[in-house]
Amino acid sequence: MKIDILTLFPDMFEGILKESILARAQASSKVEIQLHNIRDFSLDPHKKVDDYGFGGGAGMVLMPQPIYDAIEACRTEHSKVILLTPQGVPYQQKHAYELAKESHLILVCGHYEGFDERIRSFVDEEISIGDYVLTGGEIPAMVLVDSVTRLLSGVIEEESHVQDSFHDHLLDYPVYTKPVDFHGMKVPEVLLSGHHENIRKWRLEQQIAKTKERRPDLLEER
Ligand code: 4G0
Repeated sequence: MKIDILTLFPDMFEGILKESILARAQASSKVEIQLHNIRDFSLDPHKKVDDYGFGGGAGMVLMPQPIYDAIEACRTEHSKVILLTPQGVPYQQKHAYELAKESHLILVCGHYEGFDERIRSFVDEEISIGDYVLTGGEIPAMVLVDSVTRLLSGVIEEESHVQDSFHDHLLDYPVYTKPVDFHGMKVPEVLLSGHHENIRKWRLEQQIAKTKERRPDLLEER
């Protein structure tokens, strides 16, 4: 998969992309991630990318031209262009599975009070990572890159994402490692029993109980 990220702050991505699973996925060519500075596409002599909104109101608005030209510079016939905004479709694990089937994503990160409305006609999807406002779309873009990359074939063990929370609309079961007794808190006996059928049943019970308690909305969907 190819992912192009259009942003005014490409340096914000450096740390995330250089570490751990995302670094390994790039090194093994499971994903190719390219950062583009929207400012490089400004035609203004001072590289301006924003201006006051018509009609008044607080804050600056991103002009359509630099974003349009940046998108068109990256776009191919197979590209899916995604805008990260608080007004987008609320992002869920099911969207990560869908995006992981694409061959080319273009992620557009906005800033300030938002984009000129006409940008919306050049994009395929608008996604929000949750009901809160951030200073820019960079963190939401990182959330998409991370959640999609880990689902690409060969990036992590296939069976680990079949077990993910949300895969089956249930939260994860509790897991334990050594020691068997930590400050008097013991690992549940069933996990030490070697009885695989009992372990499977116990885990499902735990998942259902925890989901009922914390996320009854997920059980509803199920
Ligand atoms: C566009 C996404 C971009 C419009 C982006 C803000 C939160 C999210 C931005 C705005 C973002 C999210 C109208 C404030 C940049 N904040 N929840 N900030 N407005 O996914």
